[in-house]
Amino acid sequence: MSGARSSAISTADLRFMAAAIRFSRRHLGLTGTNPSVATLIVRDDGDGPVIVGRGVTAIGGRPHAETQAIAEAGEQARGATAYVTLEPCAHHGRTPPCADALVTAGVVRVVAAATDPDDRVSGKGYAILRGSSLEVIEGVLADQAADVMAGYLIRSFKKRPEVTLKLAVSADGMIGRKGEGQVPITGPVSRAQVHLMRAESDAILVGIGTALADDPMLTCRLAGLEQRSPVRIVLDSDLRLPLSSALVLSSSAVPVWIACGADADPRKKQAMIDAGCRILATESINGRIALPELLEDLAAQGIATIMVEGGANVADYFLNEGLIDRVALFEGPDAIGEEQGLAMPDLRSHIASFILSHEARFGADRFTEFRRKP
Ligand code: AOF
Ligand code: ZN
Repeated sequence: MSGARSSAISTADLRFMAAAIRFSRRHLGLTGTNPSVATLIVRDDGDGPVIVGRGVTAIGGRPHAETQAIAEAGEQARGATAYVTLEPCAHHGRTPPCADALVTAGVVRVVAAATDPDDRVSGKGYAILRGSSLEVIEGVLADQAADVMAGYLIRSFKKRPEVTLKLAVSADGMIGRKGEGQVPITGPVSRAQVHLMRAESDAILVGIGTALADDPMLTCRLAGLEQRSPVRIVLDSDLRLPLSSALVLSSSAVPVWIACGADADPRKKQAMIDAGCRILATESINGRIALPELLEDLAAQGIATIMVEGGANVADYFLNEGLIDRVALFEGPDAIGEEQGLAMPDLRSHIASFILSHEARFGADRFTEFRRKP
């Protein structure tokens, strides 16, 4: 803080970092290949710490968080502490290095959460700061920050997007009623939460079975966030999605990408393209899209987070391939009954690979989140 150079982590440090991590969620799904990260600039002139500058990675990925927080703080950055959820960048990209900007602004202490895996940055950002005698504390609430930017980190390390399986199940573990398509299973609070998850994702994915049975829109329909609907992807090896489906008809407003087999009918491919969809021709094995290839292709195109929304076959396929990183399970209060119900995917046989990471109540529904063990 102003003048003070304490090297210990204080409870105020934890509080401001937690606030920065919450703030970093703001532009999830909007920053392209850049992670959504946040910076808070805090100074203490004797009356307690005060936030004098805030920044979150801009929509599209630039300017970076630090630049904006420094601009807001102005002269007040001199002698202040910066809380950054990701190591400040060290490279001259389309913007100059944030580490240099922090030095020039007169920040004296940087508290950082996650280290940047980007080769142009990793460790070099901290080295610039230390080389200019700033005090640097690394790794503060690193797990929480990494959780928010898991898509960026998984895409960097595994060259595929982070995959979240979203499931809405009845009290007796059913995901729908036979032959009825979409039936309400969870309440309005859960549904709002799902739409927020859509807004924060880069893509939503369903199988052709779900697309045919439910004719879903898969958009974000939360008031004020309608513009944040992500790309909608359908696994459709043989191009069975009707041109009259809600997805295809809305493809000029929100992109629809169809993953089909490389040998799918060229006329059908062209019809989809003419209707405004994009075709992702992928190797298919026994009539099923090869998921690792598809995910690699999506990551190469900048998709860092995908939400898998159905159905049970697609969920089982991803689970069996070990490609689910996070499970978001919404359980409604009512039973559907075994005879009429469509059974949920077989989560039990995979549960040993996951740890419970979050529990909540959304109205009458129970929410449980699991994360893949490292
Ligand atoms: C920061 N602050 O807010 C973000 C950072 O293409 P560029 O030049 O914008 O650089 C992209 C890289 O910048 C990205 O891979 C990651 O290493 C870093 N992201 N860094 O200092 C930010 N979003
Ligand atoms: Zn930067």
